[in-house]
Amino acid sequence: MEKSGNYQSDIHNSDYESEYLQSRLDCGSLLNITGRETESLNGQWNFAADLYDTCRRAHWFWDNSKNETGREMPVDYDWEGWDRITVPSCWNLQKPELHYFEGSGIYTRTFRYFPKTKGERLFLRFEGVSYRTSVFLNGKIIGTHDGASTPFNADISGIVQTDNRITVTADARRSPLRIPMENTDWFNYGGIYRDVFLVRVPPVYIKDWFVRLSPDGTYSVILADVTVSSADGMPVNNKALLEIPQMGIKQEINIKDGKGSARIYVRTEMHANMLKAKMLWSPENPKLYEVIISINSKENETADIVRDSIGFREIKTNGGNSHEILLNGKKIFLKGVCVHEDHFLSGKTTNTEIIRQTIKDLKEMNGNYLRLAHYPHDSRFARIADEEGVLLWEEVPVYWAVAFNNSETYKDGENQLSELILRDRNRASVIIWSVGNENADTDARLSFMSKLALKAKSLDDSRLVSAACLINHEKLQIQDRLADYLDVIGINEYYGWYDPDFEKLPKILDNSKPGKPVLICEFGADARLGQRGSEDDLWTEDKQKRLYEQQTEIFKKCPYIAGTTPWILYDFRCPRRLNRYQEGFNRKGLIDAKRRERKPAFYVMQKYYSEV
Ligand code: GCB
Repeated sequence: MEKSGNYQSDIHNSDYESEYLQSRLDCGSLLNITGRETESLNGQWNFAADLYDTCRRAHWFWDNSKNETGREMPVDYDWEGWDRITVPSCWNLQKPELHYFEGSGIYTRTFRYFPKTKGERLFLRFEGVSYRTSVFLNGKIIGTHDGASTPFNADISGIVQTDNRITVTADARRSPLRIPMENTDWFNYGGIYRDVFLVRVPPVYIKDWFVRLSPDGTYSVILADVTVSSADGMPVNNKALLEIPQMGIKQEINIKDGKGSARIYVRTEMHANMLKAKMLWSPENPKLYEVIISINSKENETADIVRDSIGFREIKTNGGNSHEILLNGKKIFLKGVCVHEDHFLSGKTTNTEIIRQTIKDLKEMNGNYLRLAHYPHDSRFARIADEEGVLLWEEVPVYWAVAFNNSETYKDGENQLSELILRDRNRASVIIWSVGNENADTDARLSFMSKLALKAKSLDDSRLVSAACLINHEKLQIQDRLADYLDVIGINEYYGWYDPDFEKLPKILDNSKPGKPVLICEFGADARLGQRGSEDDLWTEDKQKRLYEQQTEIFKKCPYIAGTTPWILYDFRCPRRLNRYQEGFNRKGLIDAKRRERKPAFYVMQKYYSEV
């Protein structure tokens, strides 16, 4: 829209939002920033809760606080006069009056920029903002991103100056058309809750890379895909060099129209090591290799260089009717637990200590695997899991009754899935992409979710695809049409809890012929920390413990279960949980919300995992 002096036009424009949806910040503009130098824009930003979305309705970002003659105008915002808030953080936990705020928040700050090299491009990088984010720089719209848990970039090269004002609106409203939709079993945190960076890249730059072991069972071929972009958008035709010094690999890759691929054969002596699993990544041996990718300029100088630490491993199912998951050719049982990102002090804002402690708690339980529920967690999780040798299930929030009939909702879901995969597909720890959780079996859902499963496969040939599927409660059978599109069937079951008749579980397991590995990706019971009683008393640690004993006894007898992730490692905030034991928390944690006290069921899992 043209800048206009007519303030009346703003209040009569009910379709004000469409203007902001024209330039999308989506997976197409995503830059792989792994290993790149970044400059943080974290810190104190000015902030206001904008209940009526007036920043976008009235174009506050144009900054009309002075007219052309320099005269002060009666504007309704006050960038520098506003309160400050920490970025990153969930606003709900920053100020008591924001605890239940779910509208649009305005963030603004200034920053200075001095180019370091000739012709460099400057990108803004947001690791996670909830949910619809519009970004404005120096009075101009940069673009809008949807999705609360995946990263996005904006190229601000043409717009950035020495002195800059950046303004961001973050709209955390829940809506039936979003992913997730308005009803979830977790707290809807708002704000810029993950890191914000500036990233400098040269005029011709490496935009993305995907380097992995070919999943062909030979352990002798590394596949590499490299994408190169140019500032002027002209197709790039040049060569990239991929090096893995510890493997003696130095391979040229032809880049045509910005894309290049290579099959790299591992040298014979290395291959012997590969086969001996010495060089393969696994929980026991989380070996990472430095991978360096560079491109040269016409003058033969290094034009761009990126570095990543990558593990090489193969994950697959045994095919046919087999129920096995194979890691590097060997059967593996996934000993896991689900975890939400929610932390009682910081919500969805996390840090490396919290992530490392989560992994420590998993390992104390004798586990090797985590289900990162129900949305993409912070990107540091998979990096640390790579180092620590933990396997991961990563998931998009296609949760419950998403608007499966709506094409815009599908686009949003596919974009979130793509952003997650592009962010993490170089991480050996990630072995499963999940395309959804507990969605009723309709034709629209089948079409929506099968397309997501195919999309995941098209972006990544080196991982398994799954989803938390359905049980036919009349026939007492695992039965879900989506299973045809998945490598592994996930099942959430709450026998002994929501369905008190525990005996149905063995019947279902006996009655089903899934023909694929099955992961029990949820089971559990609420127990308030310290609440005691008999094994039949709801909300007690005793009931939870008994249920875990019953469940694990049954799992041991089932031949096709390839792993389990009980619900859940820590108690977490949840506005739907309002009885006297819950008090706004889902209490199915094996550890309390403060992430300190273990409940007795924790030790049931610890014992079970030491035995399977
Ligand atoms: C489920 C959901 C999970 C809930 C859990 C519960 O099936 O997948 O998000 O929190 O059950 O506690 O009911």
